Amino acid sequence: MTWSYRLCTLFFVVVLLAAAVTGTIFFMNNYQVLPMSYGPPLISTNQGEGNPLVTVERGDGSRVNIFIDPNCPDYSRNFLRPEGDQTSLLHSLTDRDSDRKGRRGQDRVLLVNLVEQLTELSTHARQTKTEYDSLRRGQRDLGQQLNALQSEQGRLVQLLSESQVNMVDVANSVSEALTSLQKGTGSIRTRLKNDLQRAPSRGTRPRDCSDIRAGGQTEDGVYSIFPTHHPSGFQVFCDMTTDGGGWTVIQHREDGSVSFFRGWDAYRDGFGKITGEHWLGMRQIHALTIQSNYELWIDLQDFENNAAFARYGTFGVGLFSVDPDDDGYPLTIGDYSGTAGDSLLKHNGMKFTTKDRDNDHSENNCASFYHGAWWYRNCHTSNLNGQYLRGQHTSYADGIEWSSWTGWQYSLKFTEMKIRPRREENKRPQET
Ligand SMILES: [Ca+2]
Repeated sequence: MTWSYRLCTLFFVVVLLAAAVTGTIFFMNNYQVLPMSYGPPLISTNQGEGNPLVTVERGDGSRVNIFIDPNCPDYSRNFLRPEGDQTSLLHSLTDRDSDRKGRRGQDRVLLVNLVEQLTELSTHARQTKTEYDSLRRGQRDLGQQLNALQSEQGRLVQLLSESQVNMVDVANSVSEALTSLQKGTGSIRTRLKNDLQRAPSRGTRPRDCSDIRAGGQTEDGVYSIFPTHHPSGFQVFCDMTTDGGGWTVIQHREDGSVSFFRGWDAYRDGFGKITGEHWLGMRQIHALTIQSNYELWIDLQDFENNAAFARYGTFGVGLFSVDPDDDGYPLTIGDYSGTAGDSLLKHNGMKFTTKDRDNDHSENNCASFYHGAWWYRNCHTSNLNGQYLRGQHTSYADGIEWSSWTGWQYSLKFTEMKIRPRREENKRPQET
């Protein structure tokens, strides 16, 4: 009874010890504070006599020997089963532990890989962000350049539009100019046509005293005439009796009531009284004599009531002048006939000279020197605008002179210069 009790007690102690060791090992494997390099404890059973029944070898090399009395009934069979159970439990624990360790290692590797991948991803993200920022900057630059290009394009479009407007204006101006030119041409053509139509019939507006005479007027007197190039017209004295009449008077002297010692403007515009002494005016004479071929008739009378005349088949002033006033109204004279002798042909081609405009060939001013105004050369053979000195005078050539009839010291009582268009039937009337 005692042995049995002791043996059972011992067995119980052994099993308790084994369970305690197993629990310790289990605890040490699961809550290990020792370094991971210590392996799991080894448990072995010994069959030989004198050896410990069970030996537990720790990972640090220390051993625990468990001795059992050799006379103890053999319960090894019964012992072996729990031992086997314990061994398989330990194995399974060890496997599970190593599995866990393996899994933990794999997890760690995975974690490391994950960390590495995260690092790479972060680096990649940083690079991507940098690239994104740079792209955004580029986009901003591109946007600014695009804006600049758009504003430049707008400016170009505006310029193009303005130039188009200017081109349209220029085209319109040219078109208007062409239209007005066409109108002008048309009106000139109409006027020329009218003039040509009027010429043969000598229509209602008389160009000179000849037209008035042709219209039936036979009375000497003052009439209005409308030369082609002086359409506003002016008044003249018409001689309707001399040689069939139709003479337009351009100069008349009879009593010395009007001074003829005047300047350029007076001779250009005319002065005196149409019904008495007067000078018609260079402008008017020019307007008349460029209409047609004119002839000149000059009546002269002395204080003894002797009369004479000089006739020139060709007469005009400024006929070839672009600006007759500036040119000095040069005299065209030719084809003399008459009773007073020629005292004018030597003045052919001479410009008119007044006391204030010297156009003569003299060193002096012939007008000033001879107190008149004439187509002086150097200086004259006639001086019909000279002083009214009433016949013989002692001064030289400064009166109303017609040298071929009364010399240079006789001032005539009466002079009249008159013109009319030359016609074949008017030639040499004294001879018919
Ligand atoms: Ca001179």
